[in-house]
Amino acid sequence: MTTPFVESPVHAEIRALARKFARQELAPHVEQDEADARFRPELIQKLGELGLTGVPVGETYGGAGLGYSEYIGALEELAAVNTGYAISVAVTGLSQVILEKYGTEEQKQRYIPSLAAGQSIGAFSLSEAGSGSDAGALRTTAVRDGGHYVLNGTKLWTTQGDSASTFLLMARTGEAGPRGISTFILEKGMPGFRCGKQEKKMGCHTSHTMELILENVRVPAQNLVGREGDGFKIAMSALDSGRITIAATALGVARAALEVAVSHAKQREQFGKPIGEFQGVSFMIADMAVQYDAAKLLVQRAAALRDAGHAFSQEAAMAKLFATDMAMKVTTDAVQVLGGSGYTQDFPAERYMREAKVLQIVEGTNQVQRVVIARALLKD
Ligand code: COS
Repeated sequence: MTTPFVESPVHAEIRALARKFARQELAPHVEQDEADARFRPELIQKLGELGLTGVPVGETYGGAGLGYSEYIGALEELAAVNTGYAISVAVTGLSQVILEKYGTEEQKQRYIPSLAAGQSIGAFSLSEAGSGSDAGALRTTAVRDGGHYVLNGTKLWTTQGDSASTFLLMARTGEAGPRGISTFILEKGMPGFRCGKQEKKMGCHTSHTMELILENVRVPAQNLVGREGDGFKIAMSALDSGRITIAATALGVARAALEVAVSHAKQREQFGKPIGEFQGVSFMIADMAVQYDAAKLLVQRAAALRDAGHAFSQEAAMAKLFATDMAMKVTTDAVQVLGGSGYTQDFPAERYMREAKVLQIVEGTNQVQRVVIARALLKD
């Protein structure tokens, strides 16, 4: 496989650490855990011990103090073995990123260190039944009552809602639309706060996707993040960062699919020679590699812009859009290269294809990414 960009020694070290972990700790269980929809929280703890659950967060709060340029390498390596754990690390990281940027000093000290150490798991809860792409239409309410807010509603699509202890959750404190939304920190076990159904999905089974039910949940006013009404902007700026992590995850699953396809094309013989010697197959493999490298450059650019403190919304949306569409195409083509075998569970190609599909949907559908990109280009 080519390396389209020279990595720094630190970047290479983080990538190698994640790759070793993924191969030693995730790979032996992955097929069975996917079949059983089993998530192992203890693996997040182990990732935490390696410093991989708080890569982009400051050392003051227990993070590794590195940037997204290093973070994307770690996520790619995890996703090359199992997308679910890459998403788990990304979502736990997102909670920290939000708190580090918008939280009070007390909130940061109280919540970030255990998340950064992998001792607790984080969740981000924005979507509801009637508000997916139209995030500003959410209906869960938060009403001030003395020193608390009282939250009522139902959230959907919350990754690891069943194993998380710290939730960054958006609820309505004011007017209809984006300006009436606020962000709160909720803790597992708060009275009235519980998981509803677990979604039965096409793939990515180690990552549990939960409904969350809030019935008169009393959240201390000091758990408001930022000011009342800031919630939508906090969520959107968090999603800008989250989109880079999903794009990195797409690189991982695509690379794994490409590797399976290359290996199969070298070994499988038809008409007296390896199928990789037929242009119908070899050209597909060449295209897969080019698409992967092109996506990687977009992901690295978005990460580099973020690390340098520049605006990166548009570039993150471009990376997410291109990398996840690329992953869908590359994993689908890998199944094709494997032929009948690709469609069976004897090979991981069909799993990669199912895992890639969700990446075109989460953290904003690829239609929403086009909205973000086009608006940035067409604004006055
Ligand atoms: N960072 C900070 N602020 C942002 C922002 C960003 N990336 N994007 C928008 N905002 C601000 C806008 O500047 C605007 O502020 P003002 O009220 O001061 O003008 C406010 O947020 C509302 O923005 P906008 O009018 O663009 O909101 P829309 O309702 O039109 O929504 C889209 C725009 C569709 C892009 C947005 O809702 C979106 O990203 N939806 C997808 C949500 C998603 O990704 N869900 C998956 C979550 S995973 S659980």
